[in-house]
Amino acid sequence: MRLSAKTPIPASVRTPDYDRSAQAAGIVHIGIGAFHRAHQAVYTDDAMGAGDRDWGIIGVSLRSGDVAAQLVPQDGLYTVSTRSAAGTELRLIGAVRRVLVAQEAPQEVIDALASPATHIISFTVTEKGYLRAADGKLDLAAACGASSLYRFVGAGLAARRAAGLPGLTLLSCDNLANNGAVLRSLMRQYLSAEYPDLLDWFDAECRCPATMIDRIVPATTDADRDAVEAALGARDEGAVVTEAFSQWVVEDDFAGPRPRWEDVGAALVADVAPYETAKLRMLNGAHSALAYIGLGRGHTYVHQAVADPVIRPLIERLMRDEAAPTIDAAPGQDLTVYADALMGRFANPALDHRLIQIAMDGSQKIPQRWLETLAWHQAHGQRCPSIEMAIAAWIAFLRGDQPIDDPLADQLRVATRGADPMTRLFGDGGLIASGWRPETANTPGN
Ligand code: CS2
Repeated sequence: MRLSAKTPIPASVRTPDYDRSAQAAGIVHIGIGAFHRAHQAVYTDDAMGAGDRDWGIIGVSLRSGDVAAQLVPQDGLYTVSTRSAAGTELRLIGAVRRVLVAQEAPQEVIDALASPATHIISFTVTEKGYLRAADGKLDLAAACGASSLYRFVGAGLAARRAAGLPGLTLLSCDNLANNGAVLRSLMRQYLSAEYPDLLDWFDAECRCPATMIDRIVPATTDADRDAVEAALGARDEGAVVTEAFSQWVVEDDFAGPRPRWEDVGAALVADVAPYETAKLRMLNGAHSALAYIGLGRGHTYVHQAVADPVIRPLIERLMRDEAAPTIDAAPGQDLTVYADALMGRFANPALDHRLIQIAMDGSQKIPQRWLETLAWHQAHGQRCPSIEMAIAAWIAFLRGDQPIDDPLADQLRVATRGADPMTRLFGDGGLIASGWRPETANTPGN
């Protein structure tokens, strides 16, 4: 039996505390993958459970029909399994009302954005989904392509303005440095080219707050779905599995109404930067290092790599001695305690988080995870041995036999198989733009 609104749910499973069918959709979310379903959708479900209303989510996949095939037959319902040493907690999430595939139903997506009930458009499209060229500017040709977020947002905003509706909050929930400002700038570049008449309205009516989002969400496996089925008594093809920890820090700068996420665990703050920088350089920086060094040493999962006595001290040093000194902590933010907590989360044996999942799209991740830290130390005349080892491991990974899942796969292969890969990757005019330049002597990977 497939999970749906008619499924009797066992008493052990927590269910939505509100009348789902009575909720308008206030949020359109682009990129409804596992991360959104385990993170922002849970906060929104909690906010509606706590009495806030009309924040149903219309989920959009830009390209793939996979999530629609999982959730549409289930009336948008899915479970979140929270796994820790204490066991697994299963919960049914009701916040997602509809799922659209933009390629198949472009007008429905634009209509959803132009609905008077919609106040927020949020995004988890991964780093590469922002379609930035090597210089960080919008790749306009890609942004005009059929599956670009900009096309839909541009058309939706134009329809709102034409209908005399207020603007929207554009909420980036991806692991980019300054994600709000970056999205605003890229969106303005797109509008300047395609909807120049909309720019002043966009500036006056729309907001792009920054966010720091954090929850570890491994890709769901068939074994996970079987375990959910055994507990639920119904098949949930949209099941997501995650850790108990969850954190969301959001810049409180919205164009219109928003859910009271602060009542259900999110932090609404004036300045997200210290949290975002610490998360990117410490958590994600360590993750990418674990991925490439761990795969090189034959590991499959994060908890195995971090238990390796050769890798563990490198990760400790990367977070505490290399990344932490580069961060201007917010009042009350303790980076030592943060590093301790991250080591505990990485070691969670209940969560099989595949290193290969983290290893994908390295070219899009490494600048904000490693290179900003390296640049800071270089400006202070210092080196970062752990990050430099991680870079050597990335190069070894790119030179290996496995397929490379990265938008720059072909260029990376060429750059790392020839002579002097460090210069070809990070030197002047190299493939990866950054403020860091490799030292010529003793450079790993040469
Ligand atoms: C990971 C992140 O896949 C990756 O690159 O580093 O998805 C990480 O699990 C999340 O950012 C945790 O919040």
